[in-house]
Amino acid sequence: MPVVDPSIPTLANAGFEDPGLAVNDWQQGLVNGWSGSNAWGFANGSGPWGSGGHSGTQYAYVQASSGGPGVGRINQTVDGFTPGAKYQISFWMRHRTGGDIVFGVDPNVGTPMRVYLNDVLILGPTAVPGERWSQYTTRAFVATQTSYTISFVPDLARPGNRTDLIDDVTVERAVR
Ligand SMILES: [Ca+2]
Repeated sequence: MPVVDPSIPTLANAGFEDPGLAVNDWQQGLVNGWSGSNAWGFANGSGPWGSGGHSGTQYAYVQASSGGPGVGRINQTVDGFTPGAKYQISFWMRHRTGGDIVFGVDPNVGTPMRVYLNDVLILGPTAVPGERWSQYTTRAFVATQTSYTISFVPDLARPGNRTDLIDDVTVERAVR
């Protein structure tokens, strides 16, 4: 029987605007509300990583690298799910579009993305994201607990540094 009036969890810093960075700056990790591993972080504007946020000016980056740091990952543990209610996760994604003059490592390619809910795959691998922000939605799931960790893990299917950008992650009630 459907749950009447379930709560809709809100992610912390879902648009990656906090803390504010200088225009065209970027920072490994230290994004309020998020955790991660290897090459992940956030950026502002059209510097080395991309050409601006989907909302605001900032966005996350997460990289899969066949050398060096390996596969990045970005996570947030979200509270406030109503057990028995059906949800889905939506977010905006594009591939890296900024230049990397210093390192000159094929920066402008993306890679398929996987999204996990407590390490259960709920989306992907997606197609390689395009050059424009597009909205993605995971498959629906019925909550059985009040807290879940949502993780974004880029695919290491091909050699090189491949980076996807993420913005505006939301939890929605699934309509079917
Ligand atoms: Ca943003």
